[in-house]
Amino acid sequence: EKVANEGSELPTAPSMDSHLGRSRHLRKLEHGEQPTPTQPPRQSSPPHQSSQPQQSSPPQQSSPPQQASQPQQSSLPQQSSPPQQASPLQQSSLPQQPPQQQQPRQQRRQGRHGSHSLSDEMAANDDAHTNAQPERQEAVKAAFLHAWRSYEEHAWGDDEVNPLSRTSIKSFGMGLTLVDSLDTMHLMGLSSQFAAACEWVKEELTFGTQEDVNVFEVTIRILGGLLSAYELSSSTPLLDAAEELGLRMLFAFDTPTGLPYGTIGLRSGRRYNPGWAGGASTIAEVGTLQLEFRALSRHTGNPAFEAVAQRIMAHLRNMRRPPALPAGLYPTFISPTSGQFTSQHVTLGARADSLYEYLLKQWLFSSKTDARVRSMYAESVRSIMKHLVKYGGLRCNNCSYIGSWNFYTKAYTNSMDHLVCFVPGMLALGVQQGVLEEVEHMAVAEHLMRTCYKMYADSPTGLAPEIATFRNHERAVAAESQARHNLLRPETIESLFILWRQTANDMYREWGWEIFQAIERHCKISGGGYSGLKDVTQHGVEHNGKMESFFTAETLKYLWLLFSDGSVIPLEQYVFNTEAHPLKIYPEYQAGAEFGYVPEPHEVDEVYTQWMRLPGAPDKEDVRVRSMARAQLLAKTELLQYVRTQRQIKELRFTLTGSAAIPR
Ligand code: DMJ
Repeated sequence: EKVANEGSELPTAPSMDSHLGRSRHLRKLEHGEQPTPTQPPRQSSPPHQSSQPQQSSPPQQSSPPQQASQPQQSSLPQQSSPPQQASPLQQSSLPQQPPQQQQPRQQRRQGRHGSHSLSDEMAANDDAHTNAQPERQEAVKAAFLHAWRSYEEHAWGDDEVNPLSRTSIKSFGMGLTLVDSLDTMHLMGLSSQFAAACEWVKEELTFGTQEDVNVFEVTIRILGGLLSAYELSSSTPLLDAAEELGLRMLFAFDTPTGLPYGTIGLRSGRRYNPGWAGGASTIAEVGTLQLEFRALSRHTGNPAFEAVAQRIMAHLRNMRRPPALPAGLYPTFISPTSGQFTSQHVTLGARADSLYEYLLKQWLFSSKTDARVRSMYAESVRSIMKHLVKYGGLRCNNCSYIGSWNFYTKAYTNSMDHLVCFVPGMLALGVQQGVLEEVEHMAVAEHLMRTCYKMYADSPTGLAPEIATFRNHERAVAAESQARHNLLRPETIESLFILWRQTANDMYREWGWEIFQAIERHCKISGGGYSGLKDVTQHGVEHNGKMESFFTAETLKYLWLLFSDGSVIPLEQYVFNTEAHPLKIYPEYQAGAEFGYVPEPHEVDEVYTQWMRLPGAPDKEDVRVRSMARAQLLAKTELLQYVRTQRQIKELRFTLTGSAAIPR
């Protein structure tokens, strides 16, 4: 059941349809563009990236796992201690003893523990971070090629592959696996595969016919994939495609609140949320677009994308919240029409997860200038620690986990999605980048990391279930029968990578290697491809017949990075979007007082004028459509206190299009 499309001032997909796709193709023909990934970007300030794939450092002997160093100050329990009877108080609050793990890098730099000098510690840390494990990297790269072979042979240009039936799966209609994997190929130095995929994007990828696509998924996977690969390679067709897609998605945001609908039809122009969601969007869907839309504004010079993303943040900051809802927690559903939360369910798992991740990452992306998102993140983590993090005691051999919670009834559920395993990485990244209470955050990060690892290690196949259940008096992490599947998800590997970068503790690499070997044992399909599993507790595994695009976009990329040295994608210079697409932090691109950096109209006009003069610029029709979308967005920004009179807007439209005859 679908909510009917509401009247929109923005161009609907059909009206854009006739211009955008056609003009991009015409442009390709008229200007005879070559399929080269090294084409300079059309921005006046191009991304500061080499056009060459990064090489891994020369082979070195991989080091044995490091021994855990002395315990740090922490309020968490030792993992190795025997199970103890946990008191009800212990079960609902943070435990008291530290895990036996290394101190966070920052603490060691500050010389808080131990007798080494600061310079000794930094040198040791730097050594650890230049210590790549090339043999393991090669094994991961071989796995990528094995996966890619199946996609290339059986699903090229389609969305995903079923490696069992050797058939393609159509879902987004956007070459999902291909686009999602671009930057992984670039990082791994797979230049011929990367070039072939870029060529497909340039020649074959068109937007405008796809129906019922999810705004969030398309943003994180397709837009994020295109933008990241563009930044790494400077291949302009990737940015062209990203811009076209971004423009076509803008109408999803044309709601009374600025919160987007979750689903759109690029042909029909319909935007809606499913009936089962009561017409609401999920909180993850509205809060996980900001990095990609900001990057798109930066690279195109069009402020519209950033404006719609910032408008969501303004809404989340200023909205009326239920009195019983602790500050910093966001229930799973929110209505794009009323702007109010429509559920009482709070989780760090499905439907909410990446909202929290993006609070931290928006701050990093603003070069740590956007204090508003930083304080939202701080508030969130405080409430997560207080209401959601639990110590399992006997439930899981002294592990800690994050269940879900009804903020109204206070009912707590002792289960955790694998999706939640991004949290250790998020907390560690925050600590590494200088967020607040670092001892407590890092201790919780390390403790949750161990639980996520245990989800794998406690399973007979060595692979984690989709949802773990923490049962009374059961030491191993278990799963209910309907939640024992494994989709080759990345979150645990992602967190291992960040914790390894943060602590230089090779234990995290060992855990990652164990997980990789379990994937090789159970998920690898002879002849090409990898498949998810139906039940990780069964020794005779049954495959589910799908290689998700995030396996090559995220899981294999994070594994490869886990075994690379710290100079590859430094976390001080890049932010990974939630689909593992690294986006460059531009220090000069900072937050303004209210809505981030939204250029003044005259600045936009200047950029636009320069852009139109460049060879290979879009044809006039293309510009007309784009300008119309932008002018309408500028009108929208009145709601963002970006005040312009109607008269000024009309003039602006005229200036931008050279014609007053703009379809309404
Ligand atoms: C990915 O699409 C992203 O990581 C997202 O944030 C969560 N779900 C999948 C992977 O599990």
